[in-house]
Amino acid sequence: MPRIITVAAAQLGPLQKTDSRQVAVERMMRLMEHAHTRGVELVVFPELALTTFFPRHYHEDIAEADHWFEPSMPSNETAPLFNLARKLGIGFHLGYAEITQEADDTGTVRTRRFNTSIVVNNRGEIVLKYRKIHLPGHAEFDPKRKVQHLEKRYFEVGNLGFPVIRAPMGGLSGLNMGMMICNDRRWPEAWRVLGLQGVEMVMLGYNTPSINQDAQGFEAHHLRVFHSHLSIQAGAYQNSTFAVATAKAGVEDGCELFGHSIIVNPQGEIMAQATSWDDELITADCNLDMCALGRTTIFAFEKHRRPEAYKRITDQIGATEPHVWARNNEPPNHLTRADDPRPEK
Ligand code: CDT
Repeated sequence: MPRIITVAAAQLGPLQKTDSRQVAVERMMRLMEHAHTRGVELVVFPELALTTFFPRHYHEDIAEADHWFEPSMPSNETAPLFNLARKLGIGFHLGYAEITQEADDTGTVRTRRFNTSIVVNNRGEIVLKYRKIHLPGHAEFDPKRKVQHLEKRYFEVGNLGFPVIRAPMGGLSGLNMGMMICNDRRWPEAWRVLGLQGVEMVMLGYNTPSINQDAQGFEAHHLRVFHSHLSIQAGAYQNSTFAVATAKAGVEDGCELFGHSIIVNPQGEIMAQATSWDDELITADCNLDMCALGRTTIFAFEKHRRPEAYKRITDQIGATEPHVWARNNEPPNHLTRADDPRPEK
């Protein structure tokens, strides 16, 4: 019996600063009902799906931004979405801003804020939580930018790692599920950590401005979309997994976010793609048996990975300058013995 699950990316159009949580939840419920009519078993909503992408708005006092955050999940406002999922027997993924009273590394209980996503099963139970690790942007007001991107101000780096859980989903008795959030998709290390846990379905949401304000020169619009797809397709292929990547899209508070949500198979092929920049549902039937090809051949990790040569990945953050070649020098020997993959002479 093939293991097949029907999934959807439920792309959201823009949410304005004045839109309440109820507005967002109502729209998500309509998409979930639509998904049900198409036989969908798992719906993926975007990053920070309940509000406008508020990190574009500066508050000197961070606590003034707390109204964008959820102190509980489900909350009064999101309970109808959980109830509908239970009624329709659908699982879902949801991104939101989380505020919590939690001990930090020193054991001090304090207010903590994370960019968070959850997977909820068809009984309305949260089966997995993830807190965004790669936070882009900046922490202080940047007068040079037309639009701020203050994720480093409002969120702490996630402290849950990149977890994968095997849990029943749809008609499957077990599906290996993992998450990343927006900017994480651009980092191969994040995909590999999920791949090393046998992930079969990566869910991710994103809010990506069409214009790169950090670029010194010109960056073409179409390349912004290309780089998003490139990252997701490569991550899925190199880790033999399906991926559902869902945008919040359109013009929010005067700022353009691109759409182009996609569902990708373990060969790195796009199975479905959104064509609007508004609320839109795309679906795909995912045969999990497709994950076997990559993981038993070219990406059979246990046969072919060489972690002894990858030490830099965890020992080092920024890039260092390479050794400079000079004629008559010994061949480059800048590897330390520990991460030198060459056999001993
Ligand atoms: N939300 C998010 O992570 N967006 C980033 C754009 C950052 S531009 C400062 C992304 O990688 O899509």
